[in-house]
Amino acid sequence: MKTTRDQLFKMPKIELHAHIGGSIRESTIIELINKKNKDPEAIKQILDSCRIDPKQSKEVGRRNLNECFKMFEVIHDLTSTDVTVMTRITKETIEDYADDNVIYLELRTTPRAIGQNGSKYDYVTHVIKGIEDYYQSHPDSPIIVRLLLTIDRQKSLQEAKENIELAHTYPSKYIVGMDFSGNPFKGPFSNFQHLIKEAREKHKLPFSIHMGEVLNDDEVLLIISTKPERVGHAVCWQSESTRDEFIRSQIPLEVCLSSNHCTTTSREEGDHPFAEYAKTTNRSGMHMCLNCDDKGIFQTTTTDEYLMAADDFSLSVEEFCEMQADMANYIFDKESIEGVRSQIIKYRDSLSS
Ligand code: 6MZ
Repeated sequence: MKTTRDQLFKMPKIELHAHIGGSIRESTIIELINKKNKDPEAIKQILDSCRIDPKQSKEVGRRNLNECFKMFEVIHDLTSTDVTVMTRITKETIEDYADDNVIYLELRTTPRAIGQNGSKYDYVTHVIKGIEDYYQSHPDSPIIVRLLLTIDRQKSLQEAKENIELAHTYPSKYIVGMDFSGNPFKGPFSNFQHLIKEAREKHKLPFSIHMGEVLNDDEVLLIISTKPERVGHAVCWQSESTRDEFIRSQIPLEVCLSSNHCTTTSREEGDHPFAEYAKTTNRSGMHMCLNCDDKGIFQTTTTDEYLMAADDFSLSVEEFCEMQADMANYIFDKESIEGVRSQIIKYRDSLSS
């Protein structure tokens, strides 16, 4: 039987790869632009540069990653004067995921000093306020929200050190780990490797590392050898043996299908580790879940990511439940594992009764 959108919408979901900056609602972008510039043509131009519709992009040609990173510059520019806007964007992002039946959400963001006397500490405070505001206005919401702080590979080692320091000293139960991301054409992982190793060993910070978003097997093999807690993307391989090495490593993977479609980073369908997952019967050792990456930019939802995978790879809702129940073992808030797993399994069992 064909998997329906309704089944996938109702399925309790985990979303482990969501950049706050790329999750901004279009209506919020319009409001922010209106505050700066009321010329409708300028608004249209900025909106065109801030959004990729994956359905449209298949027909009119995809954008590349560099173009995608220009959009982040626009979004950062729109959010660069008043740090309180981060509270609003964070809250709205959580509302959108909760409305999509996401029950465990790990957001990630790069601390920035916003405004004249702003600091990275302020930035994190305002993001966390967004989480608290959400809970205050939705006291019965079942969603569990946690936060990863990002190291942007484009920025300096000093910036990376500051973000690690914030992650392990900021007094909040919401911060549960770190992300390594940013433009993959810039700042090699090897520059940051020792810092990340120290943060994992000394401060016990788990890391999710962006890997294989562009062709660079040397970097992919280096990242695999450091055995990060999780990786994101992993779609570009210069040689099949690198992909096989990754699959053998059993490192849990945050799959981002729309993002990979849009930015042309995925090669033939067969190269994607998710295709390998879908076609094998013995999936033990393969840990994956589907994610939006930047739901605002790619105009997607977690449900839509599962629907795309159901259509392209013919998987059932029961199989998606099993995939997610397994991946729940690798969420960074270890105290939430059992509760999250049991909700997913309960839904799977309800389908057969
Ligand atoms: C790599 C990405 C990304 O931190 O301002 N980011 N890094 N690959 C991707 N695939 C498309 N999507 C987003 O959110 C925006 C930032 O997240 C990273 C980029 O560094 C981007 O500037 P925050 O909340």
